[in-house]
Amino acid sequence: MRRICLKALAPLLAVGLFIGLAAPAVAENMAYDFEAEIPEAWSEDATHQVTGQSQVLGPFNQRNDDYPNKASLRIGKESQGRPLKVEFDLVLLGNWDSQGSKADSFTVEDGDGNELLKVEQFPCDLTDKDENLPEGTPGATKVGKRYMRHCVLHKSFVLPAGVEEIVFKGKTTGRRSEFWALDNVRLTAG
Ligand SMILES: [Ca+2]
Ligand SMILES: [Ca+2]
Repeated sequence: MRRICLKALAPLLAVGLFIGLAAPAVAENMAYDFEAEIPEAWSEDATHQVTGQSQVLGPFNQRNDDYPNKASLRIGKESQGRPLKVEFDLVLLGNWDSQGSKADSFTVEDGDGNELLKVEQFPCDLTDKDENLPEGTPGATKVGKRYMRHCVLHKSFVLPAGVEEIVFKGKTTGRRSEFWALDNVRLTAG
């Protein structure tokens, strides 16, 4: 009797297992570490090796014509109409300013320009406040002609159902001394 019950349960277990495995598959398809070729869903494909981090998408600076000013990610239909939790590492190169005349900001918008996230505080614990660190400083990364330290802010927000494009934008006062990049972007159904 017991054997029959188990046999009857087997298909149900298989379906349950399938559902269990299928659910996170969407999220797995939307995780980007930028270590290999950048998927076409991204508007930019330039990457940079950041010392002590890994390969990142970027760098970006909206005041410097040598670099792109934003990165957008097309979500398409993968979200299946559900809200998604979006997590990412915001890599700040140089000494970003939280206040004063040199204050910087970072925003994430949908494709229609609606704000999804705004970052105005950059609690970066730099050992040296000089934005133009000397060559050879441990941990410094070369961007353009300068070597600069970086810090990483882990950020997250909820992407409303139906949004099909995410736009990441920085607004720095520095043209050669402040850059941003993205790493470990991950979208999960929540
Ligand atoms: Ca990476
Ligand atoms: Ca600044």
